[in-house]
Amino acid sequence: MPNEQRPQLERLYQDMAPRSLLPLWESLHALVPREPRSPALPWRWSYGEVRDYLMCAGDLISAEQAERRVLIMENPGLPGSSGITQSLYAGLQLILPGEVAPCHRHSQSALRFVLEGSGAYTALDGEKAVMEPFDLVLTPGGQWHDHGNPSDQPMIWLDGLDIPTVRLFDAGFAENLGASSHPETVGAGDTLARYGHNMRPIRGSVADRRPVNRPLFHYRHAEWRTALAAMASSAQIDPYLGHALEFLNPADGGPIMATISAHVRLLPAGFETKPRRSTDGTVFVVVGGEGEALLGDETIALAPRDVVVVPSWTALTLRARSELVLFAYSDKASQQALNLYREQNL
Ligand code: GTQ
Repeated sequence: MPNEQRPQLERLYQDMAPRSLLPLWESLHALVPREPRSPALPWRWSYGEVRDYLMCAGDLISAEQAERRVLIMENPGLPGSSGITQSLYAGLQLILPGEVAPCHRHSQSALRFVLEGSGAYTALDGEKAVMEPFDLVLTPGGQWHDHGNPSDQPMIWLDGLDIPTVRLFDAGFAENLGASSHPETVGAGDTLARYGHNMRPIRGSVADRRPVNRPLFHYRHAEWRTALAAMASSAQIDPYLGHALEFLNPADGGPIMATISAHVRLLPAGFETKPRRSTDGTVFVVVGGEGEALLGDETIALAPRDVVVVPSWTALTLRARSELVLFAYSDKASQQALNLYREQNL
């Protein structure tokens, strides 16, 4: 580089900056990296700690007043983003006995994964899903939803949403129904009966209430756990994943929502996976057991109900001390739709 080039270039950059122009050659490799280098950090939120703060919030603000009483789990590598990864959001929501979280709908799609309590519900378009620990309940974008807790115990669940994805596209709309709950449209469990058993209704002259392309919104722990245990007792274990089952949309066999995929895993006591990485930064919830997640030179201890985030393209090894059961969600659905997804067994 000739001596005078650098000051001349710097001068050019300064002159054109007010006109919103930048030289690509100074940032090309950051903009088009050879491989993903996420600013997100691997991180763990220990359930007991988050729960203490959440119960404090419960003393200070009602669910109705807060609309959603949630502690956001923001990735420390993504300050100000409210994201746990670049594309996804995670929070822990508390509903105390007798409370309701008012009815609204928005473009963002959400999943609920229950961590504590029993008998509270999420209602979707006026149909209640009564929730038990480790149930998965969906509120896909655009559908009315409200939450309530008629039980006598606090209910805590993880909210997983595609908030950063919708923000990326500047495509988010939201509205309140203006009532604390949606009028009941059908009894609890109606959709589960029709779509939750690998079957679907034959439509004659009676139209279905649920959207035909995404009808099911409740995946019960009792069922997924039974399926996972049966798989673990008979199937050959995958050395990179352990036993793994993905939650499906029964309409097409695809991921549960357009922007979010979810699965569960079981690792027998003493099992250690081989390292693997994938482009979908993933949020894990420990359902049961103890173990470790090894991420490069970092070791993250895993205990029941802890939440752990593994950023994109970070090699992950999972080690089970006792039988380890995990729930996980990621943006794999979005990435596959956009032809971006990659994974690598190491
Ligand atoms: O329950 O609709 O954690 O809209 C964040 C945004 C939960 C919800 C969150 C939301 C919700």
